[in-house]
Amino acid sequence: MRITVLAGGIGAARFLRGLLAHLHATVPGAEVTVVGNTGDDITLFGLHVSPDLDTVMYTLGGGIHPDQGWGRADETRAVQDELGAYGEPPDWFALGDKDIATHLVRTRMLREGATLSEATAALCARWQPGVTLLPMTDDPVTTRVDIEDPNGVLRTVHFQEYWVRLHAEPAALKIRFEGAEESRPAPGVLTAIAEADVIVFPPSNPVVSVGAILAVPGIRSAVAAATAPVVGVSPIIGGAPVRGMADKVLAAIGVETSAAAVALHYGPDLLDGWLVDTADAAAAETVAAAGIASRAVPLRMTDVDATAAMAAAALELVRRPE
Ligand code: GDP
Ligand code: FO1
Ligand code: CA
Repeated sequence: MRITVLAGGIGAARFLRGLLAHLHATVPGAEVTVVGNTGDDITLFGLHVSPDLDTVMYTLGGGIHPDQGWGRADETRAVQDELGAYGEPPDWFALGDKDIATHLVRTRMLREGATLSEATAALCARWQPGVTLLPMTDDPVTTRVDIEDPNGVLRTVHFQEYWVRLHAEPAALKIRFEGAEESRPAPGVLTAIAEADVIVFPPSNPVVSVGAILAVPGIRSAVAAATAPVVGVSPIIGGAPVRGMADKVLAAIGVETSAAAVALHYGPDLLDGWLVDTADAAAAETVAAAGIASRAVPLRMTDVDATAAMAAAALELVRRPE
């Protein structure tokens, strides 16, 4: 069985850990391809940082900081402290010493002419995440957010600045995927979608994670045209994101923060199935009425077993008779 997952960072990575546990226990030879969001990528101190790719790679490779959900476990901050002593900004985005080694390797390869796909494969050769991890594109795509600053002046900020420095406090007026229109899917992405047996939207941010991936020309139409069923897992439980500020970016695209509204935003053209939490059982009916199979099951990724059960329920929801 070939499974292709469109992934953001923390939510996706934790879901993938459960999916792999489920597959290892029940589906011998299953192959998972992860198409990762690169709209969050940012250049800091001249280094190319790919937070969502790294979050998936470290989580599945056993190197993630367990509580934080991003960055490395047992991390130190000597390099950034020294940079701060030279007055080098930013101080609002934490880059640990071990993590910097990852960005140094990636940046060195890109400078020498490698693609982001090639750099990602080289980094994964160490971490062995147990999936094929592909960036959505090798071309530069940057997610930016239009906000009004405290003086009422319109400003456009990098997504990381909006999320990490500003804690998504100012209203997001517009989300832009700069460069997306000129970007092409990375090698292997369209094939992984076309040849999948199941396509999964994990509990990722629908706007800035899955939305960024779908903004790469050719990816949305490939998902819509795929022979495989597409199943999503709601990142919204009881009308709120489980973690993070997805409500702020959903508002920017005029979508209510609810499990049903997110499913209807993707729509029956993309989705065949949508899992909601047991707290949102009524949403399952709304979603099913729109032609998307839906079921309410516990969707909190409290541990690997609970997450594996979620993944099993997602695959079961769209399983076709053999
Ligand atoms: P990011 O790039 O690190 O923001 O990660 P993603 O885009 O992959 O996922 C973020 C989304 O995961 C958020 O909108 C959360 O609401 C959702 N999320 C986090 N933990 C859980 C959980 O335990 N269950 C569900 N259903 N969603 C979760
Ligand atoms: N998230 C934070 O909230 N604060 C940080 O300082 C921070 C640093 C960071 C460094 C490397 C990395 O791969 C991820 C990092 N993140 C940090 C996570 C992150 O960028 C966001 O959670 C997501 O991109 C939001 O979708
Ligand atoms: Ca992200």
